[in-house]
Amino acid sequence: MFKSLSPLPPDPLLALIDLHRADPRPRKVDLGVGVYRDERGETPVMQAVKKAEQRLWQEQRTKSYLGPGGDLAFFARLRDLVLGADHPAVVAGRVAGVQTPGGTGALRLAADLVRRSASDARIFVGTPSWPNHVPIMATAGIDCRTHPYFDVAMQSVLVDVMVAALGEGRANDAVLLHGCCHNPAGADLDAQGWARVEKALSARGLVPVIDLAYHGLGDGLEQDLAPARGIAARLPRAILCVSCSKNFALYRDRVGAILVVTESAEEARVVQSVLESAARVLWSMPPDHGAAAARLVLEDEELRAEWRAELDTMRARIAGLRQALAAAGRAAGLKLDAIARQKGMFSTLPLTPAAVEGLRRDHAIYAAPSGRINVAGLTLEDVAPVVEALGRCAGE
Ligand code: PLP
Ligand code: TYF
Repeated sequence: MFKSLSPLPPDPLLALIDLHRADPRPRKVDLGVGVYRDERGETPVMQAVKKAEQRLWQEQRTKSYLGPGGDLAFFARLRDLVLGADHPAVVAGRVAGVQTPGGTGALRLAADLVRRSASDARIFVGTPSWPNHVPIMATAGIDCRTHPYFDVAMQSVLVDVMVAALGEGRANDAVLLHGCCHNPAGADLDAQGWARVEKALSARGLVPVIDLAYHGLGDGLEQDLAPARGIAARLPRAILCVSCSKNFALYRDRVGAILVVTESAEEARVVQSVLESAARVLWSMPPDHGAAAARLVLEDEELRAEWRAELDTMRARIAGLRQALAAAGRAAGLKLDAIARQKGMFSTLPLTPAAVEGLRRDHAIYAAPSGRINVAGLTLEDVAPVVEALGRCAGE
């Protein structure tokens, strides 16, 4: 039965977790997998979430099944957080959606929805992207069309290339977009770039699939969500894949949602039934605990304010690290200024695989083979030695 199988490579990002753990050197820096760390190098449970969990433990009377849509009150709260309760699509009842196991589950459902809507639909994906994007889409049977998005050497977004690629789109094709804090580039479209992309989507009847995994960690929650909200207000259809892994620090609890903006309330009802049906055969229903905790946070004014403050502290720490890296780079004669302009947890540096290997071997600094660094993996104390090591390895 299994004799025909051959081993498949592990996810290079997740593989770094084990490599770093096994390294006996006392001073080691993990800039690999994308988890937020505080100044002590920890990824704590957020206080607001902890309090909500405590309440859940005290007050929850049953763990009986919910439906394939998960916690409906969580979904409504998250929808209103992401789009805004006064968003025209929300007000008109044009938003379908379900709670999903993380942003990954939302992306998988998005793929199923696109494919069930139009069996010949393709999806455009800019490269580099999160390494799971193309496999998720391809496994769901969608033809992925990749185009360059980011020039690592120039540290610039290739908006002309992107708009030209979308010009090849056919009606009902999908386009994967990073809503904010691009993984792995850290470089997002500017306002003009978003406008050009929106025009291309509109002109060719393309449907945006907007991945939102890092909102709140760039310029602030509202600012980070603004492009997705705008597109979802002006185009007839949009799919938003929302993760609560980073901004609620719920990673392993697997919390997320897919929001589908449709043309009419009637279309929303049909899409809702398709999503629930697709979820049923994939995972029956999503895990409850983390979503229930996030719901309590969003429902309670005090917990919500505490969560927003904690998220803001995370955002400010990352912004401070970005400034510190750029300043240390200037002092060392390295060109790291782009890091200070970029947003969210990641930047991708023009490092060869040999340079990344050198960082690991000689300096116990773990970065992804692509040259991606998780800025949130640094402490302020790490900045000077990391920049010095970059100076030593950059030429390799
Ligand atoms: N999208 C992007 C861009 C990501 O970086 C991640 C990674 O965590 C996800 C989606 C998936 O998130 P989740 O862990 O919630 O499935
Ligand atoms: O890009 C990252 O590092 C995060 C975490 O299969 C992650 O998004 C990486 C790989 C993966 C799942 C999560």
